Amino acid sequence: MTTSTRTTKQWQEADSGHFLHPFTDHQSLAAKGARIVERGEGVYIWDTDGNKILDGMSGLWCVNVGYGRRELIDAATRQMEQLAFYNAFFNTSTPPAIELGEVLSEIAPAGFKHFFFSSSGSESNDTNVRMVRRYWDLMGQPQRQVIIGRNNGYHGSTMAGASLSGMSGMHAQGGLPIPNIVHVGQPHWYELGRDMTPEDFGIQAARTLEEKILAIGADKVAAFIGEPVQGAGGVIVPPSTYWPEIQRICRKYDILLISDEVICGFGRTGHWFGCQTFGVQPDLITFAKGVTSGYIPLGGVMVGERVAKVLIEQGGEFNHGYTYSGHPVACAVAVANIRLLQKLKIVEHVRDDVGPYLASRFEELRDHPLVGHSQACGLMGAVQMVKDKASGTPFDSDLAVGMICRAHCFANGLVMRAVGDRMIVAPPLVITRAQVDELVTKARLCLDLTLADVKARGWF
Ligand code: PXG
Repeated sequence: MTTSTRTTKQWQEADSGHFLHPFTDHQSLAAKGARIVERGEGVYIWDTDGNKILDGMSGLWCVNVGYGRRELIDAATRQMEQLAFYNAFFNTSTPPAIELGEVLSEIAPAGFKHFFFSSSGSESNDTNVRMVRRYWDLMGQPQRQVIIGRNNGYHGSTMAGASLSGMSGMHAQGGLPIPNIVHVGQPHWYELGRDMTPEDFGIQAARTLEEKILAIGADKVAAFIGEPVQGAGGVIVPPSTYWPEIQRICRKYDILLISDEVICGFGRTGHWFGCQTFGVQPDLITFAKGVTSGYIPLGGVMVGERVAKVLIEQGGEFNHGYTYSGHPVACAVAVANIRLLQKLKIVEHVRDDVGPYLASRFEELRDHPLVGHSQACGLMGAVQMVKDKASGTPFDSDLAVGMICRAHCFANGLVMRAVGDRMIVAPPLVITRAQVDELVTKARLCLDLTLADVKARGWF
């Protein structure tokens, strides 16, 4: 069923005429025309040509309860009717923002009772940069300015978010990173550590943090930030030894640990938060996306007691905040979303049922001639396509084999994202086993089609 009032071509012309998309080469988009997505239900979306597509990426790692949930729609409608907006600046507050704080304190890891709200992951990480520096000021150590991120980490696209991210393509545009943000190695065993056991490599990757701290001087380092599982970097699941070693290092040098859970939060890894899956106790947690299942923009920072106590008891006014910090409609949707996740027992569904099932089905894909490796954690999965399976030799990146596979996926009713030649999925958390089967069957078909293409071109 199409509800469109225009043809696809008309939408595409208007799109390229006016809409500057994020992370997009506009000339090439205008030549091809965007796929116009107009409807969603459950784990499926429909485009204006009437194609039904299994959304293996939950929109963009966010539509965790799936599309079309009445509970969230009603919560937004009710709140808009009652009070569409009020701010939280001048000694005012609103019931939904207050309630969301209470609800988050129920589900957050122990020791997290205070929450700062924003409208996105990027803004939340900007808040983190300002908050950790403010904390060290108040602690009488203003020289602790440096924040350490990781190569191939992703923390957003604002000046601070892009600086914390370890993506060279982003840093090359606009003179980034901003001062006092540096990067260390990533725990990407398949790419960087195959000559070692994953466990040994996990320790080695974590030790790049210790080396950096010692090189800078521990008394100058404010915080370390990392995603429990790197998402945009390609679903890089760290070896089991990695996070405990990071925790040890941060404690040893008294450095704040920020867990960026914009993707991993709210059930994605099979626990409420990714840090729980990996047994880490951070000081700050970044969240966004899944807090509202993407139905409306909301993000924030969960502030652990170590930082909250200092800010509240000694801080006076923290000169930071956004118009939409605690937006009542967004907060009302978040409360409804978390209640729905609880009612549907989604965290258990991911941890005990569909998560392990996706992992086993992704492991089967390792027998495919194109697949060098596969990984999954909760409902995040990756298959690495390589030119030579035995040695793990990659394709030349100019060949853009990942993009070939991604195009086959779209054409065959599946959204998979390509990060280089790594094909990744993060489907809605409500996905069933039968739908995981559909996803994996389509993924295998698209790997076959890609294999035929690379053979025909003499690349394999
Ligand atoms: N931190 C993490 C871990 C993220 O994944 C952000 C911060 C920034 O959030 P906002 O809401 O400001 O976008 C993100 C966002 C991709 C992709 O291609 C991933 C994200 C955003 C856009 C694209 O996988 N993650």
